[in-house]
Amino acid sequence: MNPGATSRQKKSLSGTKIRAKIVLIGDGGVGKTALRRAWLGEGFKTEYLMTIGADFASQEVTYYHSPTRTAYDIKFQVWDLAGQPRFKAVRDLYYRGAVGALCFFDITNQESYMNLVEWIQSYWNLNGIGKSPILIVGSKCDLRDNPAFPHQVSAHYGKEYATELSKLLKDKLGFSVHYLETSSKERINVDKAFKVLAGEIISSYSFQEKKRNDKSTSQKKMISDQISSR
Ligand SMILES: Nc1nc2c(ncn2[C@@H]2O[C@H](COP(=O)(O)OP(=O)(O)OP(=O)(O)O)[C@@H](O)[C@H]2O)c(=O)[nH]1
Ligand SMILES: [Mg+2]
Repeated sequence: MNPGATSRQKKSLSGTKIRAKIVLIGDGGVGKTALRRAWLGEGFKTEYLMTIGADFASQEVTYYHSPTRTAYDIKFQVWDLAGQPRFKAVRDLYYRGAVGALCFFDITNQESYMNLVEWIQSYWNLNGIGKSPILIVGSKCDLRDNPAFPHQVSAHYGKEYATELSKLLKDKLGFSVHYLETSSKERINVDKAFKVLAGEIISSYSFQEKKRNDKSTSQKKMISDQISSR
């Protein structure tokens, strides 16, 4: 399958149709595949079967974007990437053209939180677009405060990281970064993760469109000023 770029926008009767390639990233075993399966209604598996290279899924999400009062039908093309280090070379090919990413760490695994920054950098460096919307996902929240997993990452860290990134990105690029805790086992925030990312992808589109329109309006004004001053 071609992992290349794809994101298109066209109007339909029901709403504006968007095709959005996104990637699921994060360390091996953090629960990317489990979330993808839960989102598709394929249930939850206790055993760990690592992803080899990448898996693909596609599903449509309807989203109402209140700032622009527009309904969107977003066809997500989801690349669920292998997180184990041995797949790095092949994995890197799949970032290209992705307009969003769900960036996972496992709340019971502090190392997976520490590695998040590297995952996000790779995504932004290799997608061919630069800094585009991401959602930080703290996975396996059904294990929160479970004494069998004493070394947890508190929600505070996830929120703080998202807030810091938002401060850098919101004014320049028109989208925010959110933090969401999910459980694929108990189906907590599974659909919400895709909806929140959808919202920020649309905010980013609208922001760029507005910037393009503002630029062309100011260019037109400059030309008409020059003509009238002759
Ligand atoms: N308790 C609990 N376990 C989970 C949850 N999500 C995933 N797991 C378990 O975590 C393990 C790894 O899940 P995967 O979804 O395969 O992890 P992955 O991120 O796709 O891993 P790679 O494909 O190697 O990158 C499996 O044993 C899952 O059952 C969750 O929400 N709660
Ligand atoms: Mg996987």
